[in-house]
Amino acid sequence: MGSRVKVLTLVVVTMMAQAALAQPKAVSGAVNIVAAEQGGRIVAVSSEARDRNNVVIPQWSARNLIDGKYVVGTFVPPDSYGWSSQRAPTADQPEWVILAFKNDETRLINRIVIDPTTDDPPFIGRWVRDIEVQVSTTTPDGPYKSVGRFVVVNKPIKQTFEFPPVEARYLRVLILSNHGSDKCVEMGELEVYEAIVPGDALDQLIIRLENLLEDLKRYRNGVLYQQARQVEEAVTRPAQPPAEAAGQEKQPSEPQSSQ
Ligand SMILES: [Ca+2]
Repeated sequence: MGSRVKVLTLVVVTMMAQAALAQPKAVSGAVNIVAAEQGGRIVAVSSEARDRNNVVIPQWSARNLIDGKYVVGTFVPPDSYGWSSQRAPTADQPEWVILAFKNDETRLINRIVIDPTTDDPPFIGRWVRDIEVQVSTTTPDGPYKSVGRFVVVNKPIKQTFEFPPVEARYLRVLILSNHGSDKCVEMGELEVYEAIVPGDALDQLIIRLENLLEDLKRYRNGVLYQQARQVEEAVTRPAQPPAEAAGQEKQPSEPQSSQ
Protein backbone atom coordinates (compact mmCIF):
# COMPACT_ATOMS: atom_id res chain seq x y z
CA MET A 1 0.00 0.00 0.00
CA GLY A 2 2.55 2.59 1.13
CA SER A 3 5.44 0.90 -0.64
CA ARG A 4 5.47 3.48 -3.45
CA VAL A 5 5.70 6.27 -0.90
CA LYS A 6 8.46 4.37 0.86
CA VAL A 7 10.51 4.00 -2.32
CA LEU A 8 9.98 7.65 -3.20
CA THR A 9 11.01 8.71 0.27
CA LEU A 10 14.12 6.57 0.09
CA VAL A 11 15.06 8.09 -3.26
CA VAL A 12 14.63 11.61 -1.91
CA VAL A 13 16.63 10.84 1.23
CA THR A 14 19.42 9.29 -0.81
CA MET A 15 19.56 12.25 -3.17
CA MET A 16 19.65 14.74 -0.33
CA ALA A 17 22.29 12.79 1.53
CA GLN A 18 24.42 12.75 -1.61
CA ALA A 19 23.96 16.48 -1.98
CA ALA A 20 24.93 16.94 1.66
CA LEU A 21 28.05 14.83 1.27
CA ALA A 22 29.12 16.42 -2.00
CA GLN A 23 31.91 18.98 -1.66
CA PRO A 24 30.15 22.32 -1.37
CA LYS A 25 31.21 24.49 -4.31
CA ALA A 26 33.11 27.53 -3.19
CA VAL A 27 32.07 30.91 -4.45
CA SER A 28 34.17 34.06 -4.42
CA GLY A 29 33.63 36.95 -2.08
CA ALA A 30 32.73 40.35 -3.47
CA VAL A 31 35.57 42.25 -1.78
CA ASN A 32 39.00 42.67 -3.34
CA ILE A 33 41.03 41.70 -0.25
CA VAL A 34 44.37 42.86 -1.63
CA ALA A 35 43.14 46.42 -2.28
CA ALA A 36 45.15 48.98 -0.33
CA GLU A 37 41.93 50.30 1.18
CA GLN A 38 41.24 46.78 2.53
CA GLY A 39 44.67 46.63 4.15
CA GLY A 40 46.45 44.89 1.27
CA ARG A 41 50.04 45.79 0.49
CA ILE A 42 52.86 45.26 -1.94
CA VAL A 43 55.48 43.27 -0.06
CA ALA A 44 58.12 43.28 -2.78
CA VAL A 45 58.47 43.75 -6.50
CA SER A 46 61.12 42.73 -9.00
CA SER A 47 61.55 46.23 -10.41
CA GLU A 48 59.79 49.53 -11.01
CA ALA A 49 60.28 52.04 -13.79
CA ARG A 50 62.80 54.72 -12.79
CA ASP A 51 63.63 58.15 -14.16
CA ARG A 52 67.06 59.40 -15.28
CA ASN A 53 68.03 60.02 -11.67
CA ASN A 54 67.24 56.41 -10.84
CA VAL A 55 64.19 57.43 -8.82
CA VAL A 56 61.01 55.33 -9.03
CA ILE A 57 58.40 57.15 -11.13
CA PRO A 58 55.36 57.39 -8.83
CA GLN A 59 52.91 57.16 -11.70
CA TRP A 60 54.41 53.77 -12.59
CA SER A 61 55.10 52.36 -9.12
CA ALA A 62 53.94 48.91 -8.03
CA ARG A 63 51.57 50.33 -5.43
CA ASN A 64 49.40 51.47 -8.35
CA LEU A 65 48.49 47.78 -8.75
CA ILE A 66 46.29 47.89 -5.64
CA ASP A 67 45.20 51.52 -5.47
CA GLY A 68 41.73 50.98 -6.91
CA LYS A 69 42.47 53.41 -9.76
CA TYR A 70 41.91 52.25 -13.32
CA VAL A 71 42.69 53.53 -16.77
CA VAL A 72 39.33 53.44 -18.52
CA GLY A 73 38.98 54.53 -22.14
CA THR A 74 40.55 57.95 -22.43
CA PHE A 75 40.48 58.49 -18.68
CA VAL A 76 43.88 58.15 -16.98
CA PRO A 77 44.22 58.82 -13.25
CA PRO A 78 46.85 61.62 -13.19
CA ASP A 79 48.86 60.00 -10.37
CA SER A 80 48.41 56.34 -11.36
CA TYR A 81 49.21 54.95 -14.81
CA GLY A 82 49.65 51.37 -13.56
CA TRP A 83 52.79 49.44 -12.71
CA SER A 84 55.75 49.29 -15.09
CA SER A 85 58.83 47.18 -14.56
CA GLN A 86 62.34 48.33 -15.46
CA ARG A 87 62.90 45.52 -17.92
CA ALA A 88 61.02 43.05 -20.08
CA PRO A 89 60.32 39.65 -18.49
CA THR A 90 61.32 36.27 -19.85
CA ALA A 91 60.36 32.78 -18.72
CA ASP A 92 63.86 32.40 -17.30
CA GLN A 93 63.93 35.81 -15.70
CA PRO A 94 60.36 36.71 -14.87
CA GLU A 95 59.30 39.96 -13.34
CA TRP A 96 57.21 39.44 -10.21
CA VAL A 97 55.22 41.04 -7.44
CA ILE A 98 54.53 39.74 -3.94
CA LEU A 99 51.35 40.84 -2.19
CA ALA A 100 49.92 40.42 1.30
CA PHE A 101 46.51 40.93 2.87
CA LYS A 102 45.52 42.95 5.92
CA ASN A 103 47.87 42.26 8.88
CA ASP A 104 49.54 39.57 6.77
CA GLU A 105 46.63 37.25 7.52
CA THR A 106 46.32 33.89 5.80
CA ARG A 107 43.22 33.85 3.61
CA LEU A 108 41.48 31.21 1.56
CA ILE A 109 41.46 32.51 -2.01
CA ASN A 110 40.22 31.17 -5.36
CA ARG A 111 40.16 34.10 -7.78
CA ILE A 112 42.38 36.85 -9.07
CA VAL A 113 41.37 39.56 -11.48
CA ILE A 114 43.85 41.43 -13.64
CA ASP A 115 43.21 44.64 -15.51
CA PRO A 116 46.24 45.04 -17.79
CA THR A 117 45.20 48.52 -18.90
CA THR A 118 47.81 51.25 -18.39
CA ASP A 119 48.54 54.65 -19.83
CA ASP A 120 50.38 53.00 -22.74
CA PRO A 121 48.34 51.64 -25.67
CA PRO A 122 48.11 47.87 -26.09
CA PHE A 123 49.72 47.77 -29.56
CA ILE A 124 53.21 48.51 -28.19
CA GLY A 125 53.04 45.17 -26.42
CA ARG A 126 54.03 46.14 -22.89
CA TRP A 127 51.00 44.73 -21.13
CA VAL A 128 51.26 41.55 -19.09
CA ARG A 129 50.72 38.25 -20.93
CA ASP A 130 51.77 34.93 -19.33
CA ILE A 131 51.59 34.72 -15.55
CA GLU A 132 52.02 32.12 -12.85
CA VAL A 133 50.16 32.57 -9.57
CA GLN A 134 51.90 31.23 -6.48
CA VAL A 135 51.05 31.18 -2.78
CA SER A 136 53.00 30.90 0.46
CA THR A 137 51.54 30.31 3.91
CA THR A 138 54.81 31.05 5.70
CA THR A 139 57.10 33.90 4.63
CA PRO A 140 57.42 36.29 1.68
CA ASP A 141 60.51 34.27 0.72
CA GLY A 142 58.44 31.12 0.45
CA PRO A 143 58.33 28.27 0.02
CA TYR A 144 55.81 29.02 -2.73
CA LYS A 145 53.54 26.61 -4.50
CA SER A 146 51.97 27.24 -7.87
CA VAL A 147 48.20 27.43 -8.19
CA GLY A 148 48.20 27.88 -11.95
CA ARG A 149 49.45 29.57 -15.09
CA PHE A 150 47.20 31.95 -16.98
CA VAL A 151 47.26 34.10 -20.09
CA VAL A 152 46.20 37.73 -19.95
CA VAL A 153 44.90 38.88 -23.33
CA ASN A 154 45.96 42.20 -24.82
CA LYS A 155 42.66 43.94 -24.23
CA PRO A 156 41.71 46.78 -21.90
CA ILE A 157 39.33 44.69 -19.82
CA LYS A 158 39.31 43.06 -16.39
CA GLN A 159 40.23 39.40 -16.72
CA THR A 160 39.25 36.79 -14.15
CA PHE A 161 41.32 33.72 -13.28
CA GLU A 162 40.01 31.05 -10.95
CA PHE A 163 41.59 28.09 -9.20
CA PRO A 164 40.61 25.65 -6.43
CA PRO A 165 40.47 27.37 -3.01
CA VAL A 166 43.95 27.66 -1.54
CA GLU A 167 45.36 29.24 1.62
CA ALA A 168 47.60 32.18 0.99
CA ARG A 169 49.50 34.45 3.32
CA TYR A 170 51.63 35.80 0.54
CA LEU A 171 50.71 35.84 -3.11
CA ARG A 172 53.45 35.94 -5.73
CA VAL A 173 52.57 36.65 -9.33
CA LEU A 174 55.34 35.75 -11.74
CA ILE A 175 55.14 37.59 -15.05
CA LEU A 176 56.72 35.39 -17.67
CA SER A 177 56.05 37.51 -20.75
CA ASN A 178 54.41 40.60 -22.18
CA HIS A 179 52.81 41.10 -25.59
CA GLY A 180 56.04 41.71 -27.48
CA SER A 181 57.84 44.75 -26.08
CA ASP A 182 61.53 44.39 -25.21
CA LYS A 183 61.36 47.35 -22.84
CA CYS A 184 59.21 46.47 -19.84
CA VAL A 185 55.98 44.86 -18.63
CA GLU A 186 52.96 46.77 -17.39
CA MET A 187 49.76 46.03 -15.52
CA GLY A 188 46.99 48.34 -14.33
CA GLU A 189 45.39 46.60 -11.35
CA LEU A 190 45.54 43.27 -9.57
CA GLU A 191 42.63 42.03 -7.46
CA VAL A 192 42.32 39.00 -5.18
CA TYR A 193 39.12 37.41 -3.94
CA GLU A 194 38.40 35.14 -1.04
CA ALA A 195 36.90 31.69 -1.49
CA ILE A 196 33.70 31.37 0.48
CA VAL A 197 32.40 27.91 1.30
CA PRO A 198 28.67 28.45 1.34
CA GLY A 199 27.73 27.80 4.96
CA ASP A 200 24.32 29.26 4.23
CA ALA A 201 23.67 26.59 1.63
CA LEU A 202 24.74 23.93 4.10
CA ASP A 203 22.44 25.37 6.76
CA GLN A 204 19.57 25.28 4.31
CA LEU A 205 20.33 21.68 3.46
CA ILE A 206 20.36 20.73 7.16
CA ILE A 207 16.98 22.41 7.65
CA ARG A 208 15.61 20.56 4.64
CA LEU A 209 16.96 17.26 5.97
CA GLU A 210 15.46 17.97 9.39
CA ASN A 211 12.09 18.66 7.78
CA LEU A 212 12.41 15.47 5.81
CA LEU A 213 13.10 13.56 9.02
CA GLU A 214 9.97 15.02 10.57
CA ASP A 215 8.01 13.92 7.50
CA LEU A 216 9.48 10.45 7.81
CA LYS A 217 8.50 10.27 11.49
CA ARG A 218 4.98 11.38 10.65
CA TYR A 219 4.88 8.78 7.93
CA ARG A 220 6.10 6.08 10.31
CA ASN A 221 3.58 7.12 12.96
CA GLY A 222 0.87 7.08 10.30
CA VAL A 223 1.81 3.53 9.32
CA LEU A 224 1.85 2.44 12.98
CA TYR A 225 -1.53 4.08 13.53
CA GLN A 226 -2.86 2.35 10.46
CA GLN A 227 -1.60 -1.01 11.73
CA ALA A 228 -3.01 -0.38 15.19
CA ARG A 229 -6.38 0.39 13.66
CA GLN A 230 -6.29 -2.80 11.68
CA VAL A 231 -5.52 -4.78 14.80
CA GLU A 232 -8.26 -3.00 16.66
CA GLU A 233 -10.75 -3.70 13.90
CA ALA A 234 -9.75 -7.32 13.85
CA VAL A 235 -10.15 -7.69 17.60
CA THR A 236 -13.44 -5.83 17.80
CA ARG A 237 -14.89 -7.50 14.74
CA PRO A 238 -18.41 -8.88 15.42
CA ALA A 239 -18.45 -12.29 17.00
CA GLN A 240 -17.75 -15.14 14.66
CA PRO A 241 -18.82 -18.74 14.85
CA PRO A 242 -17.28 -20.27 18.04
CA ALA A 243 -15.10 -22.74 16.16
CA GLU A 244 -13.33 -20.09 14.08
CA ALA A 245 -13.11 -17.60 16.93
CA ALA A 246 -11.49 -20.20 19.12
CA GLY A 247 -8.94 -20.87 16.44
CA GLN A 248 -8.04 -17.20 16.22
CA GLU A 249 -7.70 -16.58 19.92
CA LYS A 250 -4.23 -18.03 19.90
CA GLN A 251 -3.00 -15.17 17.72
CA PRO A 252 -5.00 -12.16 18.84
CA SER A 253 -2.53 -9.61 17.56
CA GLU A 254 -2.36 -11.02 14.06
CA PRO A 255 -4.12 -8.49 11.83
CA GLN A 256 -6.89 -9.80 9.66
CA SER A 257 -6.96 -9.00 6.03
CA SER A 258 -7.58 -5.29 5.87
CA GLN A 259 -10.52 -3.26 4.52
CA1 LIG B 1 45.65 50.87 -10.46
